[in-house]
Amino acid sequence: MHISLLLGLLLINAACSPTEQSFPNIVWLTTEDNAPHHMKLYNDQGASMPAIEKLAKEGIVFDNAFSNAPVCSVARSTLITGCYAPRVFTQFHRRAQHVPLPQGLMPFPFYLRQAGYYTTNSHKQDYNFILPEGVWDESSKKATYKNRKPGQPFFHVQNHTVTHEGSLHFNQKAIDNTADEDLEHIKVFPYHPDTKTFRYSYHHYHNRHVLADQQMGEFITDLEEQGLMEDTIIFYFGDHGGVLPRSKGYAYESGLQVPLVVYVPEKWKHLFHHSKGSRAETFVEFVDLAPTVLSLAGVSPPEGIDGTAVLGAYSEASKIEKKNTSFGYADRFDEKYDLVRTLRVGKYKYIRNYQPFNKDGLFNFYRYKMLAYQEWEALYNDGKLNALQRQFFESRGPEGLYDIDQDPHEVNDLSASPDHQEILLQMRKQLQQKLLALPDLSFYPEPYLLDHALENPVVFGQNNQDEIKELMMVADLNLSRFEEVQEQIKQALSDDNPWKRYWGLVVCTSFGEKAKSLAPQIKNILEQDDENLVRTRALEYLLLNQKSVDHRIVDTLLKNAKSETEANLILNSLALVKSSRPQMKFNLSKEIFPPEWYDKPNDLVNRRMDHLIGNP
Ligand SMILES: [Ca+2]
Repeated sequence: MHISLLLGLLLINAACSPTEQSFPNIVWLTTEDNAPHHMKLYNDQGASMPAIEKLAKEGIVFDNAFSNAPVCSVARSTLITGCYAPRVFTQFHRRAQHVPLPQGLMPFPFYLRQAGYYTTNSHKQDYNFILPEGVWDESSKKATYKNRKPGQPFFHVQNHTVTHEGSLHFNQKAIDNTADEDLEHIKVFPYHPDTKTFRYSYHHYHNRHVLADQQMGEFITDLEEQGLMEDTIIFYFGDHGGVLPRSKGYAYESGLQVPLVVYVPEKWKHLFHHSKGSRAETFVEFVDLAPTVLSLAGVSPPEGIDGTAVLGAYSEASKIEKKNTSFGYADRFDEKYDLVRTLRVGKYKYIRNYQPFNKDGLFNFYRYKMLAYQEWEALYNDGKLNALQRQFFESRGPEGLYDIDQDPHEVNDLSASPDHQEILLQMRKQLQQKLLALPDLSFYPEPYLLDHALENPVVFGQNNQDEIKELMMVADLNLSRFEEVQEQIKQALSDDNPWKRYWGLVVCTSFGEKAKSLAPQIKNILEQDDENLVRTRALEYLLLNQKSVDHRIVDTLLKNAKSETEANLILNSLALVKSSRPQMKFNLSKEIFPPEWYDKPNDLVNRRMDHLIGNP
């Protein structure tokens, strides 16, 4: 905090009028699980939200705002810290354990509070880190800015849950009771099957947007009645992208892109680079919102965060104008593992699937509570989908490239197009450099990080930056043709470092049958390797590629699991095998794990075991 600047601003403002507030109030109105694709403000087919549209008329609509992660706890951890989750070990939804924040860094409301703000949060936190003292004056369902001292500026977060995923867990009756004519106007996205279930899901979801808008309208009316509109900057955004199938939980724009509207009071318009009533192309990521709010409040953003202020005293117009990139990450979602990193540069979206065989549609208990998911999978199994609708249930490429202007739903992959090789290689390199610079902790499996990185994840990453680079180089072997990298894969499989063997196997599974010459070496690893998770990746290769395996080894690997997280990672591979080879039977019994791993019905191991055993 620059005390001199703060005092300076105080004096300037005091000189203008002693009764006026010296700093703006800042309010965040957030809604759960909302992508711009479903709002009229961004898409003609979307829901009308008059309260937010009114704010937009007196503010700025950001056309390129992104949550960094397509799921709640990771996105919220990113938002409040200003740090990319895979650097600080908050990337797994949800945390197996809360992690400490990087040394010397606090969630940003702490700094506001130190500068004299009253900070309140109603009420969701869902952070994957240990929340230090001193961040919120109040964080609860009842939290309100109204308990501040007279004249004290405030920062308040009001979250709205009516559009949350849970609100789409309606039953079949709700669909049956709706007349077809009421759904005639609905146009489903090209990757969705056009059925009554899907149309009703859109319809219902849009109605929930209207409800959320009403609730936000009431909050704004209350601000108006208290005469606070001239002193309050209001942000509206979704806490990550949307929730219809293939959005929340998936690193497509449907899951990453958020609506972002910022209301600009006349008195504070000097803090903004865009004029009132305009649309901004500037890219804004969730990491940017912490420094942006601090900057609006005249507080210098702390060292050690990843974001850039896009508004306020500490933002630079020349930087903001050219800002056209965003970074995305998808790791574990409850019991379902993935490892996807994405980069947007202008209209191009680059996707790196580090485990391309790990298909999007892999069973995920909470996602599949939605009838649309269940129906989509059944239609796939019955062979009733077209090529675009089938993509969700099929293996992905290690890379994807999309032109979002032409193809906003990311169904036309340009990564093999000869015309796009230059941009592909450029974005590949840019993403690699980004991950190395963090460095990205996810090149180690989650259970290993819990054992070795928990004390100080950022320092662990810095100390192991060279090793992470070596692991990335192995992981990137699946970007070449098998014949070109066969020798390097062989070397990785016999390396002393278990995680190089691990990535060597992941690369083999990416190549599938093309890597069959390595099957004897992979069988050897399965039988003899010292590291249980390396053996698991060997098993995954062999089972997915129909090699003969003594199934008793499955029990051995599961029994060896030292933690629920390790067990869950092994079970993820088995779930993938089950979905790829449904005829294969595992004779699994829940007794294989300690009973406390099943204490709660929602325990991840419990969910995966039920799925594998065939319990409903
Ligand atoms: Ca959410």
